Amino acid sequence: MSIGSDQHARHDERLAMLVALVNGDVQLAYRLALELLAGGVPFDAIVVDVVTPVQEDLGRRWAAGELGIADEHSASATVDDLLVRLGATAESPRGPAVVVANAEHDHHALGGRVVASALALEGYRVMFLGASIPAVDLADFLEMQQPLALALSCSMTTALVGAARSIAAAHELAIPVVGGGRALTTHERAARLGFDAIARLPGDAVEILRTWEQAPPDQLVTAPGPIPEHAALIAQRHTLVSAAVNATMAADTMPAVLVEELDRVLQVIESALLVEEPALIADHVQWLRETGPAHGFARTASDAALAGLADAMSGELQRVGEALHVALN
Ligand code: B12
Repeated sequence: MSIGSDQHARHDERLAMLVALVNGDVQLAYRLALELLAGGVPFDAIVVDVVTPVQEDLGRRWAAGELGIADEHSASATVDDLLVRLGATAESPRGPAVVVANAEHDHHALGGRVVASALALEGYRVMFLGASIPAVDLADFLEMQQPLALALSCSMTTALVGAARSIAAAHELAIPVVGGGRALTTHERAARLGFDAIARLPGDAVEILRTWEQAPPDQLVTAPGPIPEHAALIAQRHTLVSAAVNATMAADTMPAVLVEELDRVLQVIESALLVEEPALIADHVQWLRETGPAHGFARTASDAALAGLADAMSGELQRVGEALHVALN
């Protein structure tokens, strides 16, 4: 998306905004954003051209070990602050309610925050629930609010199972769900999870919601139930992760972060089996191999742990273990 007719002036303002965000000068970033909006630049363009590059650069530098968690938290908080301020410039809502939330186990709340502010600027009464909402709690909230729709953000493949549960909770109440976020890359995946629509940008979601205001979807997509191994995975989680850590050469010095990562690997495997995309496991393994060394565990350690994890899966978890073995080879 381009940023408007007056490319050069826009480019300067955009650059100034990027610098302001990087410097934590949210006041300046806010003033510049208001000028862009007043000049006719769409909210989505500001997000795509300014907010997303700042955050993506942050992600690259975190993955390479150049920035720490505190740097990320500080930068994300500045962006969050900016988005809240922009959303608060909206008139009082005249439109219907929309609940915006992240799937369970997904802590990337900024994507949903962008959507919340964009919808507020379009007149919707937005209820933003933020990161990782358990489906049972979401269900209670939706039942009380009876919104036009649920807008569900999903950034991590770890959270696809949580997304399916959230969608099932909304559908129980006949509430349609529009999804978005970097983990929803294809319509096929979204449909398997039960999303009624997916949108790339908040503006696309607005169009979908406008249609649903006129006429809700005739039939809601069916959200899948849990995979057959779900209960065993929950019950055996600790045993499996312990076996994986013991399989590494340096179990006694293994950073706690590897334990967290192994938990996430289990979530990715379950998600991959749920949406029938085994390649998601190999993608995640690859990501772990690339980023692990900058975060305290070498590739040899993560490979040994993952092989140990796969070996520990037998009996009713045989299929899960085989899927992980395939991804490791
Ligand atoms: C900030 C950040 C965090 C913060 C989030 C803080 C917050 N308040 O949101 C915190 C610290 C929580 C975090 C944690 C982790 N993160 Co992180 N994180 C990021 C980072 C740097 C930026 C994300 C962001 O804010 N983007 C800006 C927003 C605006 O963009 P967006 O979310 O994509 O949303 C846009 C669209 O997708 C869309 N959209 C989003 N949602 C929706 C919903 C609807 C309905 C619609 C219509 C549209 C829509 O609209 C938005 C505007 O265009 C990314 C890097 C990256 N490249 O994205 C990594 C990244 C996503 N994180 C990553 C990882 C691995 C993690 C951790 C596992 C790290 C760890 N070891 O602890 C944990 C996992 C936590 C969890 N369980 O979720 C990886 C994911 C890799 C992978 N394999 O998928 C990334 C890519 C970093 C990297 N390069 O490795 N992270």
